Amino acid sequence: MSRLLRQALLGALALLTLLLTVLPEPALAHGERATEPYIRTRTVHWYDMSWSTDKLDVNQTVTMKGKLRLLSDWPDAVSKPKLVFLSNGSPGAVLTRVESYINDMPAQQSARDLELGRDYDFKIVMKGRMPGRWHLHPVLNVQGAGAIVGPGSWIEVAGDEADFKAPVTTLHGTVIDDLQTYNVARVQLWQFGYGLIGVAWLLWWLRRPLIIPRWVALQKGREDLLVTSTDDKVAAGLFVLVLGIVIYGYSQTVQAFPQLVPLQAGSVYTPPLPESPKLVDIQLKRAEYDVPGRSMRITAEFTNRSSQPLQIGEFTTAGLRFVNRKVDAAMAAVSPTFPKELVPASGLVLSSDAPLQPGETRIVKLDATDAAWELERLVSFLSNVDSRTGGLIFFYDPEGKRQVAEVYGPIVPVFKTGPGV
Ligand SMILES: [Cu+2]
Repeated sequence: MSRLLRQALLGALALLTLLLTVLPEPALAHGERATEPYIRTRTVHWYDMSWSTDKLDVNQTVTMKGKLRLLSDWPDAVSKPKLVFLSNGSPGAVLTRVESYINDMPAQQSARDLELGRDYDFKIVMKGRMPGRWHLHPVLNVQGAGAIVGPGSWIEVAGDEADFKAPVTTLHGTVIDDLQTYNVARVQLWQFGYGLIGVAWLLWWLRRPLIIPRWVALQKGREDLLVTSTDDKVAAGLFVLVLGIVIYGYSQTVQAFPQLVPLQAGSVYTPPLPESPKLVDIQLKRAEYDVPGRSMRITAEFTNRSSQPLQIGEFTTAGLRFVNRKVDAAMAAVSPTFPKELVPASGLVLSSDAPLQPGETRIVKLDATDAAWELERLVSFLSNVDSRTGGLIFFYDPEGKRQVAEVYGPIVPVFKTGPGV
């Protein structure tokens, strides 16, 4: 290779390294957009979500709460919510989860047998630990399916990390000042101690000629040369030593902490929230995703079985809220703390805005258009293992009372704005 070419290549490499060092922006979110649209639109629908604050100091708490609906049309490719764990999505241990509830029942443990088509209440209390600006989501971990992430909001934590404390009082009234550092030295001593014994045992064998000489000895039928009587004595001594340490350690621990509660491995059951009567029938006629137009269009037949006229106020899916700006009750239902980027300004546009009268059946076309589909990476309906979509529609009567109904069905991607149906 000529010298000139080599210099040019080195120069290019140096430039590339520099660019890759300077250009990338720090990762702020944590992959919530990576989940496939068929999971995000057809499994857990998070709604009525609020965050108690968006600014707190280290040691102060923020409460994230809302409801979740497990869609009836749960995809076949995703494990059913037989065992779930309610958690939080945030970049590392920047906030500490201090309390969590499903239907007001403590949810430190997993919950089992959640029912599809039903609603559950949830609440998560997080305590500020590291100063910074963090994206905080609720997460439902479903066994076999993985983490299903809800909408996230930016939370600003101020103060000094050194001030963070996680005190706790045990059942016996012992006060632990800070769980972060509680008995860390004891744990380290055990880990280091056993590590030391392991390393010593390895060194005992490694100091001798290794693979080839031992293989030669085996070939010559002199297996007796491989393990000497000193090896046997050392092995026996080590066995007695480890056994002694285990027995001594156990008796010491039991003496220091006479009553221990083992780690809890059970799961809890909570019935879903009471089912409200189904007052609207929805029959999906056609759903299409207009790729260049960044628009989801749903044509459905609605039948109002209630005694009140009903207006379509909101369509929500994958954490996005398309709100019909002409319905005041729907606008009022968006908590001021709900992230603005998840409430597209274009809202929900209907082919006819007149309220559905009691007993009336009408075909209405819903148009949810926004760049958020693209930003939230929800446009890959074409490449999904199952081209279906789903969501919730909120109806409001003249008194502002809400009906929640599910809508789901096949979705067809389209690449030009057509006449529709
Ligand atoms: Cu996030």
